Amino acid sequence: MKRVAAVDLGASSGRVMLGEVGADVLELRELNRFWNGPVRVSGRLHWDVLHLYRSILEGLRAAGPLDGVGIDSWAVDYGLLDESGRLLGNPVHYRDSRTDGVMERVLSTIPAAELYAVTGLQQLPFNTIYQLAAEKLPADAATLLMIPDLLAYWLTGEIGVERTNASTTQLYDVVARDWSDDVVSRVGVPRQVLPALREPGDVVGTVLPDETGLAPGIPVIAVGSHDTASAVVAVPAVGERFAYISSGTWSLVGLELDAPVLTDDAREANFTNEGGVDGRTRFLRNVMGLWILQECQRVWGDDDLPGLLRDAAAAPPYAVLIDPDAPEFLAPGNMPARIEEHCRATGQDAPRSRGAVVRCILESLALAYRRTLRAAQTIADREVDVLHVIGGGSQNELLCQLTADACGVPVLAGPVEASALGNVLVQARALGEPFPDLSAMRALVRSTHSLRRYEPQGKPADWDAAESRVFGTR
Ligand code: ADP
Ligand code: LRH
Repeated sequence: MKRVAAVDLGASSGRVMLGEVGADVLELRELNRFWNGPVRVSGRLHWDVLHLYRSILEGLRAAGPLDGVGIDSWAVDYGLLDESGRLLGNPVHYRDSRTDGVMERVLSTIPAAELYAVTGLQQLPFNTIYQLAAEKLPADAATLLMIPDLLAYWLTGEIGVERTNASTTQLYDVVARDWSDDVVSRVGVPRQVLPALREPGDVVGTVLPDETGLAPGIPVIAVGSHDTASAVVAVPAVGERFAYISSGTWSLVGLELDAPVLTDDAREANFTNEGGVDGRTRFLRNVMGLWILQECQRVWGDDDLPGLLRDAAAAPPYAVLIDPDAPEFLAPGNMPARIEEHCRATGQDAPRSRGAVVRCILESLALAYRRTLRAAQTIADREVDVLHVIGGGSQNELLCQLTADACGVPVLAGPVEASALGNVLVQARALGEPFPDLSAMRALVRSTHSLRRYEPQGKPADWDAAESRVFGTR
């Protein structure tokens, strides 16, 4: 049995979880949970990375003896170190407006089809490549580290970038499985700032006791350091005929495949081929997710989510529908007003109550899931029998039911802390627990966690009509 700590940083909260993992044991206990989100300073959105680091250390100090520590976080963002290893500036949040218009500029020099053939990545305006193209790197930038790699560097003094997160940068060659020297040079990034890659399961180093106040000798282990990669490890699926939605700030909707799909259809439907643990491909799309609801709650000053969901359940169905992936919902701001504006622009009456706004968001997400799931199955030529919903959003009963109804497949909801589970499982295996493959890990998640099942209900024709209302015949 291994006793390991998972540091799991989502865009809306971070947590340090203690994991006890053995042949038939998989238990998590929360050691620390802390706020995470954008902080605006001098007109720019940042992450508060030192607050995150301090909160991580607090959690780790409360853990007692540990066999290992693993770190996963949201993707695409990075810190820059100078020659002496000092952080240059505070990492910028991917929702910052510095990337406005940059994607279009880069794509005028590297055609989208060429970029997709190499990187297999969904075009999102905040991909690392566009963040790097937005501004010249500081002259003294010596090393780029993704967020989990930066935190692991502070804990251990060791430099490297873990592969699943590297695969989200759009600087990574998904076939050669290494940085793409060609893309890197065409976008003007000095190749030497990109460190060697690590695999999930590699030992990064041991914690620096003097710097961290932690007991000496604890290994830090690279996990699927992209939170979605860790979450997909813990999808409690049997076999391969499953889809998943990793549901939190974002909804990551897709399939697990053995190899990337780099066809024109995949590119035109804007699917991503991110790297998974054990060389799998996460073939998925980012759907805007519960972010829109989080921002409504912030603007309303209303943290009674159960109350809002009750009101949403009682609100009339299909009254107002939006395209949640519309660009105006990406940046932080007055989301209720943006929804109203979106309704005006699409000839709909704006929702009249908070419950109606929440219903609109959840139904619109379910509709986006339906389109994405159907496209994924067609493009990857893979049928699915079940849709696993994991992450914080798996607790949202109304959304799970709407998802089952819209997608026309049963939804299995849970576990909530999928990223932390995937994190501790990969660590335990690296430390010698006998999990021969992902199916063995998933079997352990199934036998130790109860899932909730939602059968599709209602009339499929209602969803067909809703889809053509929002998307026409597209
Ligand atoms: P992230 O990792 O992106 O920060 P999480 O996986 O922690 O996100 O999920 C956060 C979301 O989960 C919240 O925005 C909220 O909508 C949803 N959520 C959290 N708790 C509950 C709950 N008790 N019932 C319904 N939804 C919940
Ligand atoms: C989810 C996530 C997602 C990325 C986004 C930046 O937390 O890692 O997979 O696309 O954040």
